[in-house]
Amino acid sequence: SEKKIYLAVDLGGGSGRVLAGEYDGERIELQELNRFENRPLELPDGRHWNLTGIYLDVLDGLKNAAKKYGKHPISVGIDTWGVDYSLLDKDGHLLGLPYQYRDPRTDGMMDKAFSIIPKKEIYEATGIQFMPFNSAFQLLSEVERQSPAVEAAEDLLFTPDLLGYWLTGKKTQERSIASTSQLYNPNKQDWDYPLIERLGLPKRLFKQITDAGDTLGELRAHLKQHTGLKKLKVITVGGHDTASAVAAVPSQKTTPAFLSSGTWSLMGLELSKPVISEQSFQDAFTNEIGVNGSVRFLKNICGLWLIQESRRYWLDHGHDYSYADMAGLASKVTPFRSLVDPDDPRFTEAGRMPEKIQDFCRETKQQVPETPGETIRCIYESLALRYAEVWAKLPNYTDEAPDCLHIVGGGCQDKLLNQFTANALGTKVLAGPVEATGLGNIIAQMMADGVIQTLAEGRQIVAKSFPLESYEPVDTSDWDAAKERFKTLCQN
Ligand code: LFR
Repeated sequence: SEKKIYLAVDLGGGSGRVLAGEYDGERIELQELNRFENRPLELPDGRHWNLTGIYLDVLDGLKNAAKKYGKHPISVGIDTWGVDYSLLDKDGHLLGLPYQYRDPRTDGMMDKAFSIIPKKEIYEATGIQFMPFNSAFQLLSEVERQSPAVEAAEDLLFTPDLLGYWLTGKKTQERSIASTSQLYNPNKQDWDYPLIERLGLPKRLFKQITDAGDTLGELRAHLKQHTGLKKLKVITVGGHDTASAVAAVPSQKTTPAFLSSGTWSLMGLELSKPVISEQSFQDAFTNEIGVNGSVRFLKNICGLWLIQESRRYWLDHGHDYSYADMAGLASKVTPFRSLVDPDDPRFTEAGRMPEKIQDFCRETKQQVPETPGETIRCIYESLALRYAEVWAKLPNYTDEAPDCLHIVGGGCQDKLLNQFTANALGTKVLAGPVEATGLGNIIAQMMADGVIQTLAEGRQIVAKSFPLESYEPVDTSDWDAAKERFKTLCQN
């Protein structure tokens, strides 16, 4: 019988891809239609995303889909990193390139917000972990400087919604990505308008929220000509990449424990309802909305960004290390030489990563990593120890204490880090699939298309289609000793 073809546009902080999922009624096979780097634009006014460049890369992927599959692709969905948004005027004109969440214009904005509304109250309304770059604080910074773009704006579109608009001419605000803003109330299941008003943000920008599985529209006529696709529906999927990644976690549990590993490491549990309590506030857990109304109860950990930025630094200094090279170097050095708190705020910003790691070690009176191998090992071990800290908190939030960790996303290809993670957690790790985000995007389209009814069915198909790698913990007593040392270096 004929395969069904679904297309997924998946944009991460470091790279993007257009994938095709071929579903034969039992399994999904993925084909890559385009893969491209997502490089930041440093302009005089700050750090932006090159969205028009990304749009062209997406169209190239769609052209390749037409070449490969003719009239067969059924639909496409778009997911991206969270929190960032674009502003449009009343006629749909883009009011400037969107800022990147690592742009420093949000410095001081959390405190500004807390002077208007107590921190705890914002948490109770939104259930979102405080990160300086959440949309609420980005917007506040623009309102504070009386940005003409904000004054002229009639629409605020998150990145997947903007690309969806460019593809179809139709505007929407999808729930999963809306929930990353820290302006969405998961209990009301709507924007928190009182919060928006008290912060002095323009209420008119927050409109009706739509859900994964809704049809956004048909590819614009001009784009059909341009790409060669005769027809293509654009489906609203879990527009937040982490929502799509977790939708494809190949677990049959009701409360799967996951680590979505990429630029960020997102570790937590899928729950059916938000948990917003004194404890979750103290532990700084976030409640983001998933596909099918589920809640991702998780913590943001400053993930492989530490590796990506170190790699970029060494490249600028004339050394081009592949990820395999870096893992090789790390495996040869002494264990637990130096440790850092991956979530120390200094590491969030771009630049000088190996030097900042050295600074941290010097300040905390440890041996200073000198070689790339020592630096990479320090990052891997510190990440695994941070994962273990977050992992230890999860049983407080579920009756079904997790007995294994699913690592999904690009970072799950890192075998050394997977093993370290199993060791630090003292728990089995199951790694895969690498393209979970694209798969979760496709699962939402399959539900919209009626070929599956539930997320659980989608997860079963993923489990059948992609073999997982399993890691059992070893050397756990060495890791337990390191945990004690690590605790003294970290904030919370
Ligand atoms: C991962 C991610 C995280 C979000 C961060 C910034 O790609 O979407 O979930 O916290 O990027 O948007």
